[in-house]
Amino acid sequence: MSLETTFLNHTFKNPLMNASGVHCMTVAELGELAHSQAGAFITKSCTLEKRAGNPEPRYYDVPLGSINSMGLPNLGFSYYLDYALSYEKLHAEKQPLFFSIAGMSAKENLEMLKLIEASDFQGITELNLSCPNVPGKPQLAYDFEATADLLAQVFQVFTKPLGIKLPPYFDFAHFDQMATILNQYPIAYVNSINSIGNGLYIDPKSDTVVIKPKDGFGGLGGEYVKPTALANVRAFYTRLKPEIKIIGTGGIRNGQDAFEHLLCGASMVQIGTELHKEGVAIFERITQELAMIMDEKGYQTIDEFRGKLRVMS
Ligand code: FMN
Repeated sequence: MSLETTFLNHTFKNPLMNASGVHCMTVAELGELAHSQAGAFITKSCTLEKRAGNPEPRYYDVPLGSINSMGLPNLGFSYYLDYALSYEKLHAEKQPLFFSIAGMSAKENLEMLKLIEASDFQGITELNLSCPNVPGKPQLAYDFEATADLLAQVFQVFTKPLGIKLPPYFDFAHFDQMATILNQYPIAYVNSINSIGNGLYIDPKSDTVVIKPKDGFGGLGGEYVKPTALANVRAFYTRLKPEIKIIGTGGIRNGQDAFEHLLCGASMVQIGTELHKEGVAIFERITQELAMIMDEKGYQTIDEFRGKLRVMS
């Protein structure tokens, strides 16, 4: 039996990755991911200039997941591009790196994409249109017109493989509308979902919020978000043209959760909150659990069940 996964013409030893923003801010963290059992890994979403992000405390583990309002702290575009290029030089035989960007404006996104296009970077770029935690900046992918405008400009300047990180949607009309936009472009994949934006968690002892920015409002991850994540993976898997692959992110804590994302149609899966709680050893645990589930169900490869969710007639 094998967990090998082919994605965008590359073969990965398994479909597991970190989710951008978790364990990928520094070269040290990225190095730990590179040496972990993850099939692939992605860098922290970056902006052209480095950012300190929001005031702390800005992340809080809760029993059913996490709430955060990091505000895109990152070490700046050049830091991650330098890392990516040196990683590629050292590991020419290895799988491609995923490189996440999240400009504060369309102009900044286009500028970063042009720099990646002009560089020797051979990996896969992920454009994050869904950060919920920057005060004053709405999540771009909730503005359908602005997303369509941006994508039209992106594909005039960018020809390397590009994925789009989406926020969760909650309405069939929105799944339809976004899929219609995405289907017009040579997008390599969509990644669903980013955090569910602007939840509120209250500490019952002190009657106080648990994070400082935005009076306690923050993005939710972990167990809370799995049903929404699965719904988004499934909705886009059934609406997007087959050339656009899906990365499933949200609420993965064990092999069963990963299996369900794959069953809904994900090609790769990413882990955020639970990686934050458990560290990189999680990749070994979840690959083992996924392999056991496949064994019990008699599957030799992921392709035998990917997308094959059963519905009631
Ligand atoms: N998503 C991004 O695309 N870029 C980021 O920089 C980013 N930063 C995050 C930082 C933290 C601390 C957390 C918890 C999440 C962040 N996310 C970011 C969202 C995750 O990548 C992921 O989509 C979300 O947490 C849902 O996955 P989970 O349920 O496994 O946590």
